Amino acid sequence: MFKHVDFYAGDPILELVNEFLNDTNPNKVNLGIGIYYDENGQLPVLECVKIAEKRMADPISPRPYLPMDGLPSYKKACQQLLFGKDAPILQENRIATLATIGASGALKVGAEFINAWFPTSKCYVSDPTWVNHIAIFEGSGVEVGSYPYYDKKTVSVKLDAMLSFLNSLNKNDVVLLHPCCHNPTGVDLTPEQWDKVLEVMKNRELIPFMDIAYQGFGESLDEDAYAIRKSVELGLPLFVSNSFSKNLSLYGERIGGLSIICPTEEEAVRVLGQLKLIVRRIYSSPPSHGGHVVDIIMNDDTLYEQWVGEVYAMRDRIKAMRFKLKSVLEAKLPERNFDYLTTQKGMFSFTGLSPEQVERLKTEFGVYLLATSRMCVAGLNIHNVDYVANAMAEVLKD
Ligand code: KET
Repeated sequence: MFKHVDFYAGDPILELVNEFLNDTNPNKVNLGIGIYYDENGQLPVLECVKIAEKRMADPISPRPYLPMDGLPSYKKACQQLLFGKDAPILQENRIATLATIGASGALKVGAEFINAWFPTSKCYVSDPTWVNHIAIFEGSGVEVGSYPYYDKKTVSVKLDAMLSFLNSLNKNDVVLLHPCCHNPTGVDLTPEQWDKVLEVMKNRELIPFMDIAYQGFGESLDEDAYAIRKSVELGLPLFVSNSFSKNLSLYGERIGGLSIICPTEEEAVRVLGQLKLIVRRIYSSPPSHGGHVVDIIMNDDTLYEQWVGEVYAMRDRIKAMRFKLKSVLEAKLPERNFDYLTTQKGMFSFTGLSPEQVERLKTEFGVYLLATSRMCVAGLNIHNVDYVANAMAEVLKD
């Protein structure tokens, strides 16, 4: 009966996690998936989360279905974080916001919306991008293309090529952008470069879709939202998918959001209605636990401040690991340049290692990077960084 069903070889990121778990090497280090581990290699539970969870546990409350678009106060918290607490747009009632099952869910609902209401639009992703961007949009029937982005030689953005490519696109084509901590390269646009990109987006009447999964891991929470806020300032239509998986270390709670900025309040009502319809047809309403945790933290000044401190502590530890890895590698291979490790931002570093070198790291040393050479720097710590640097130096020297 199921003989015609194709075999699924698995997702390149999630499959590597399984390989890592099955590896018996006692020195193994997981630098594959984008997860932040603390200085002891453990997945942290943030202090602000512990306090919020305790409040939720006493008394334990009933669990009704949430509305299709999630808790109103959660939606408000997403908007404040993305657009700014006092941003005038928040008073204008023209942002259609939906609580979603992680940023993945937001991308999926957004892709379904684009397929339904902009059926001739293509979606362009950066070359390279998070592999699932392509899968999600194609899976929703949207044709996907790519725009020039990463320049391997200079470890920076191919800005001119990117701008001229965007200039060749059609009205209402969707351009998927990473506002901060680009996945997988760690190479971000500067504010000046964003201004140029967004100007082209505006002139060509393109639709920016900003996927922000790492807010607070690049610079500050506000600085990381520069591109989003600039788009609002320029009056662009805008899709934003956001995630609390990483910056609240709540991966399994699956909490994210989709916000679509519309020209008028009346359009926002209709857009939100269609988003709810998509949700109703797939999973009906979002899970409630994570939404309540976020709601408690974001709407309590003390807990919010505590959270901000904890996000920045994670960010700073990642930065420190970048410097440490760089210095050990420079000492071992002085003829090579490792500056890229400290200029790239966020969780990821595109190391430029060949697939063979990545394979050797895995089989000989139990050090797991994605085959594309992406390393999750947030998996490094003071106990394993020397080991990883030695392993990298070993495969690089031949
Ligand atoms: N967008 C980007 C850019 C991203 O890197 C991830 C996750 C997501 C969205 C999904 O977020 P969530 O809210 O958890 O649904 N990326 C890491 C994990 C994964 O592949 O699922 C990764 O790149 O390793």
